[in-house]
Amino acid sequence: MHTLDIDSINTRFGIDKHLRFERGSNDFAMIEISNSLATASLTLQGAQLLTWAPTGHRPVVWLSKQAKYQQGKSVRGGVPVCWPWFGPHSSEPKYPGHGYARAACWEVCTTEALANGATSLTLRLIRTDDQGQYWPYSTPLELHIVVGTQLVMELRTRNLGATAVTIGQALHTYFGISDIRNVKVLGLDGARYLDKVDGGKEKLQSGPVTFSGETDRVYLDTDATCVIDDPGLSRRILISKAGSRSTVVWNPWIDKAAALGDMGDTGYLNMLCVESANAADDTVVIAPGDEHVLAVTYGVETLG
Ligand code: TA6
Repeated sequence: MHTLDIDSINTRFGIDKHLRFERGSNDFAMIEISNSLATASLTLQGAQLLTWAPTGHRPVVWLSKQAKYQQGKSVRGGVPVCWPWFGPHSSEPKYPGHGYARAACWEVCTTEALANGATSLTLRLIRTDDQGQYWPYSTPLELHIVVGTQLVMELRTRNLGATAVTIGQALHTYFGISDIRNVKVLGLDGARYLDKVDGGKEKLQSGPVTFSGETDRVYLDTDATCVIDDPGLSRRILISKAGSRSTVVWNPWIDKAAALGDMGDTGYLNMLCVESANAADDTVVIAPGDEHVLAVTYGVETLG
């Protein structure tokens, strides 16, 4: 992790009590945000948002109690940035799963206290020589975030090269829920999906998505807003997106969670990933001089 002078970065980008840089677990550079509308925290490594809680609500974004803070590895939970491919690399099995951006060094471009009380910031992936082995292209990556009663995340890829590039990506968001056995995901009824726990077979979603075991699905050709309906917490989490036609739904369940080693024995019960992606056949070709933005807005509403 590049050396970071916390005092100087607070001088340059801190916003009094609204946005502060601190040293967290294992010396991770953390960004702590607190405004009248919400609180949030991020690691500078991977530009990984770890927590988001709108005022008056329990945390919406989930962070494992057993999360490990290891340089060069994403933290279990929050919103890992999967880029410039999703899942295993299409031809190089030794390349890092979900790309390299989520474990790399990022830098701060801007921070701002907005007139409506929200806090915005933009982070940029630092290009290092070792990335060239995976990705020999000139494609600056920025993540713009607005923390308020909603959480807005915009992942922007620009192609400064002379040839077209093809990217896969996802905002791999972990949501906090009461109990995976009692929630359902609305919005995907009728969508085709690849069932990764059944050999990648293509299937058709009928009705809400419910959970009774390991679930790992890539929903195809869908730009639908998804809703996590959580009666146990008397709330709905809303996930609306643009620049994405694939949505990944994942819960590792008992055995896979135990194998991951950073979710504890029961963590799987209280998390659910609904990932806004460009995955499977939904990869994006970016022409020279062009850009692509994967944008998501998260909201929460109380039931009843
Ligand atoms: O998005 C679902 C998934 O691809 C699962 O197959 C599982 O591997 C998950 O991502 C977590 O991956 P990670 O590399 O963060 O442990």
